[in-house]
Amino acid sequence: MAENIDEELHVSAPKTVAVGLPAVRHSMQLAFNEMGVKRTAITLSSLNQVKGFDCPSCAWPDQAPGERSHAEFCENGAKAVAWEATRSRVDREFFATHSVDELRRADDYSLEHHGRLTEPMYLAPGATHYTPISWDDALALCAARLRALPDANRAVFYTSGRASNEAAFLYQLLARRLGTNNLPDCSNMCHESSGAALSETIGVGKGTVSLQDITDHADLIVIVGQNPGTNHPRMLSALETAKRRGARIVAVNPLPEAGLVRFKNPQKARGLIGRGTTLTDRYLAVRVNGDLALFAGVNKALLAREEASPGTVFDHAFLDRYCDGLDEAIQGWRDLNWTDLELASGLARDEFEAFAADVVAAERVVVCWAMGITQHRNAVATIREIVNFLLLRGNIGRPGAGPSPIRGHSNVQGDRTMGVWEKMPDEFLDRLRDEFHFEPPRRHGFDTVNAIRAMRDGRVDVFFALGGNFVAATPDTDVTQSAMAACQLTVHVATKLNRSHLWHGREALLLPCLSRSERDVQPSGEQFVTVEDSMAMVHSSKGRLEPGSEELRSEVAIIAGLGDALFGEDVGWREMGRDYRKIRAHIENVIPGFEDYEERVGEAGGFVLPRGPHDSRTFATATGKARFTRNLVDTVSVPEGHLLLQSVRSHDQFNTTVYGLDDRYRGIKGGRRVVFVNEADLAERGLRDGDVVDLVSVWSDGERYARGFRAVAYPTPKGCAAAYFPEVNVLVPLDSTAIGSNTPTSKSIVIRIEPAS
Ligand SMILES: Nc1nc2c(c(=O)[nH]1)N[C@H]1C(S)=C(S)[C@@H](COP(=O)(O)OP(=O)(O)OC[C@H]3O[C@@H](n4cnc5c(=O)[nH]c(N)nc54)[C@H](O)[C@@H]3O)O[C@H]1N2
Ligand SMILES: Nc1nc2c(c(=O)[nH]1)N[C@H]1C(S)=C(S)[C@@H](COP(=O)(O)OP(=O)(O)OC[C@H]3O[C@@H](n4cnc5c(=O)[nH]c(N)nc54)[C@H](O)[C@@H]3O)O[C@H]1N2
Ligand SMILES: [Mo]
Repeated sequence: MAENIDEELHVSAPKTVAVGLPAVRHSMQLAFNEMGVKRTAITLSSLNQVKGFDCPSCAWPDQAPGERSHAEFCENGAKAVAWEATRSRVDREFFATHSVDELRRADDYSLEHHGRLTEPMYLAPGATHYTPISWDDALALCAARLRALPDANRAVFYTSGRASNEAAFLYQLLARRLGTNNLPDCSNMCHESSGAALSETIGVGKGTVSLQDITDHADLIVIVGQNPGTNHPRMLSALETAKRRGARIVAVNPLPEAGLVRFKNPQKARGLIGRGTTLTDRYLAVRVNGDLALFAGVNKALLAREEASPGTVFDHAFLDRYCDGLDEAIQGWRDLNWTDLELASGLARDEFEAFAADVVAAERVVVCWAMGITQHRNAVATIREIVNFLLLRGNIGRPGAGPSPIRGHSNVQGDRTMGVWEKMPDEFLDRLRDEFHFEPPRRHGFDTVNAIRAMRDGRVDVFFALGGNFVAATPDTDVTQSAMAACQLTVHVATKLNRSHLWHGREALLLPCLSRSERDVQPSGEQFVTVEDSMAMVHSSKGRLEPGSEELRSEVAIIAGLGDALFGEDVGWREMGRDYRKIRAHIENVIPGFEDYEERVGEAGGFVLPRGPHDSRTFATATGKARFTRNLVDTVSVPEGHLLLQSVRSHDQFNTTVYGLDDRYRGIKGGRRVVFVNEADLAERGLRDGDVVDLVSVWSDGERYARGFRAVAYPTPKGCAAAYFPEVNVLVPLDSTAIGSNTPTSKSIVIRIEPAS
């Protein structure tokens, strides 16, 4: 990647309002440029519609069928779709012209900008260029290498969360049939901490809230460590609805994100011309990694109020009947002192008290969170403390209340439900055995970080990826790149060329697949797939566009083809690839909650999966109760002169996919190598806004450098900084992970900043 600061970079003041007319203009422009007018019309008119396809950009739920507008998508959804429905192509001539070495020097933006992959490509040992290969030969080669492994655990099967339920189910079946649970996924870097904390405390690794809980019922919505204006823009409409019926919103974030401050709804006339709706009533500018202290402190404040006026604050009927562990947790809150809490959170005592007053005034509270919470060393403890916070007032399992982790990739939650996890429980494996008549492996597999370690150490021969961009998304870029290169064979099922395809093993395959927006026709007819959103709604998705090339195959067909090449017809691979109803019939038998799958998913809007805490206040935990926990309140210790750096998404990217070089709401234009720092922190170092600096991360095994960033004086608490993912992934040490989830700590990187060398 280029390490020089972009010449076009322009910085202005951050915005305080999100969406409105500029967003509409922006998304339409990109759509027309990439797709042309006709494709734009076909695609956007079926996006998130009942008989259309599911937006690939995020996992925010859709409105009930009768309530959807004709434009049920957001600026960033339109960008995501335009990006995959582009008319540009990366074909055999492209690969003949550009060597892998040459492509490695290009940045993430230009690599994907070249367009869609069109046919299977192979990189032979020692070769400098990818060359065409037939589908049969590609699958046979892959099967031969997998079959030759002395131990199935020398293969790793990575999944990115865009894969459909059908593809994910078939994929985990293939890995387990081969004999390994090595199924790392993007969730390991994303909401793994949420899954771990929620499973332990409420017995289900998902949120318990529905869209209506937010729009129609909640009195108080707390949004922590999430930037919905950019990453879940359709959430802003839901928040606006909630606001207009009188709900309060508290936002907790070290950056004053535009979408949280004010919102102009582009689907309402008032949103296009008016001032918009003020969303946030209370903004808590927490220090990076200060949320555990914040929630523990608010719980302490609630305890004090309960003690001052017994029976008025805690929901004793709920606590007595459904919970355990409260006494121990209370002891924990008593032992905390306010000076430590203020220091760790960066918030003043009266801010804790004001937040506690909001909570007591609200009958129903929802807490939403995303990566600002999950990607820290103490992430699991923080989420457990959020659960404590909700349980105290019975804010779970009734309308308008509950925990709501807002998922990222559009089907990341569904992929987990389908068994894409390195440590699925025995009950799942038993049912898989009974359905398919083979003995699945029981030994837990590698998650993402452990997969990288194993690859680095020569314990993996085959790396297979169903989507994603492994080397760019994972931490410690240099380590990960060489880990990939240490494999014998790397295989990527992908829509577009990315960096992971260039840091290949001894030999490599690129298998191009259909995208969500394209028609999927198999021998039994036109197929649809199914997905699950953040709120456990399962619904169908069916593309409309003609495939980008005749050679493209669906993800399902590719996996089914590989299964057939590996094992013959044993579990009916070919049949499942021809007719996805056969896969859904198996899912129905293996996974609880999918009874009458085919029928119910055909209903408009789909169906909701059971979640015990939401449906009946049942908690499938170790004790059968919702569990309070006592959490050690700590924060990352930052040595004198250092800052705590968090890595965020800009408005013009989807994870490692960079659509453009602007971050409109934060006032950045034309470049991505920027670091946002408090002005006083710059001054203390003799630096000023506009200076070019190097970022140096410090970790026990040494220092890591990311050079050439423009310093931007920005309203973030002192001691904190922010820069873009994936540019700063080089700075995240592989061994710096969250306790209890092993998620890389991408939001708390201890750094120094120095004048550029
Ligand atoms: N357009 C678009 N949509 C997307 C994505 C995308 O890249 N582009 N990515 C998808 C994916 S996979 C995901 S997981 C989601 C991600 O959605 P988000 O979690 O919203 O994404 P991030 O940009 O990582 O933003 C993290 C937010 O947390 C704040 N934050 C950082 N550290 C802390 C902290 O210590 N405490 C608190 N309270 N806040 C903190 C940051 O300032 C920022 O506002 O979005 C999904 N949707
Ligand atoms: N520093 C830092 N690192 C992070 C994060 C962070 O906040 N900070 N966030 C983490 C998070 S939350 C996540 S989820 C991960 C994301 O990690 P990944 O999911 O691995 O990465 P993506 O960038 O979403 O993957 C993009 C690629 O997916 C392929 N693709 C797109 N659509 C399809 C499709 O329909 N099918 C197939 N087969 N391929 C497709 C394209 O080739 C594209 O290049 O990154 C993590 N890494
Ligand atoms: Mo994510």
